[in-house]
Amino acid sequence: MDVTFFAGNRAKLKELEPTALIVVAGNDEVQRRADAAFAFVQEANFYYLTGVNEPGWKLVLTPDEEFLIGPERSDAQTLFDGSLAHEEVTRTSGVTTVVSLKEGEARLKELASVHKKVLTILEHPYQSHFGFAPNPGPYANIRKLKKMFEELGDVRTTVTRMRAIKQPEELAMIRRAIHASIAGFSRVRAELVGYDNERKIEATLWYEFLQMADGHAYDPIVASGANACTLHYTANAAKLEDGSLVLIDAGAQVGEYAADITRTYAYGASTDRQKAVHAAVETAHQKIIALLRPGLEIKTYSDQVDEILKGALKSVGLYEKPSDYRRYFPHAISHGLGIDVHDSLGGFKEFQPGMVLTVEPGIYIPEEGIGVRIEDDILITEDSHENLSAALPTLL
Ligand SMILES: [Mn+2]
Repeated sequence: MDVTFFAGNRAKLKELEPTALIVVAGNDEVQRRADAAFAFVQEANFYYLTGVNEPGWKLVLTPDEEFLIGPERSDAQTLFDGSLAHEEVTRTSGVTTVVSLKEGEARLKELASVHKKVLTILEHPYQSHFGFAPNPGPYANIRKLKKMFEELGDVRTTVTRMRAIKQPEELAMIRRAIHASIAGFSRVRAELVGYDNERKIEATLWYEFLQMADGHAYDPIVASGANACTLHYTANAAKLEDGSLVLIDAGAQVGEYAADITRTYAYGASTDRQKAVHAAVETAHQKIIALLRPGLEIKTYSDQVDEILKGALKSVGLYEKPSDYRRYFPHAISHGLGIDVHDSLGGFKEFQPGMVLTVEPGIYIPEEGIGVRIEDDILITEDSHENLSAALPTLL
């Protein structure tokens, strides 16, 4: 991504918050075990505003200046991990002032004597539902700002609203991620009969996604038989049983941007029942995609989706009472797609040109060992939509 992209995002944010002091922290490294850290992943909003893909950095925007605060690194850390030279950070981000942690703290203290209020990315609205600890970078930043400033405000809504409308260079990344994903899925489908375990599918996807992209954007789901009814199944280690369906939900990542695709394939001969359930999902999928256009209210879309999916369940004898709907289709139909694989749609009431979202209907019948989902990535265009992953057949 070019430096003008990140500089442009900061300029836009300043335009939307012209009088604010804004401090946004990137992620820190997190311990994996003993002296090993998990692979580093940058906080999405911080990446969007800076392009800096290293742990421990902070961005400060004031009405008349901007600067980046670097992390404290020992000589040993620099030797083992490599460390970003300040000039390199400037080249990536376009932020010309890059200061040490010590100088940054002093500057923030000065700013606290002028500004009562500071804006930052506050805790994720669903943090308490996640069941895992927040990343220590933004978390420590919030605590520190709380002590320094009288008032803390959230800039998350403003930034996610910007992020919801994709710019041409972001769409280019997403298209590349989808292209690589399609290559991975196509190879899996062509070779599937020769595989004996879910692991082989994951391994092929890894191979293709590393050849053509930067690896997986998220932990892939390779779920055969009844495993497909466990929505977040990521063990991907079961033996493939002849006559079962295999649900594969995976997406490559390119330049921090994700693809998110699901296909359900038959392993060996499929039964009439499996074919009927797959066809019901496929038909619903096409009908739902056809709804998408700019200006459509998201609430209206959601109501129309409910009707289409209830019809799909009825067609395979699975809908008798209202509670059957959530029983056999227990997840959301769509989410935004971008730097985060579950990107925000920015709080817009209606679909907007430039949004990218998934469409992912499914039917899950644990008692029959059948789980089918089909997921494509859709761009809302000026007057309609484009299915960015349409080149990958939805065949069983
Ligand atoms: Mn998805």
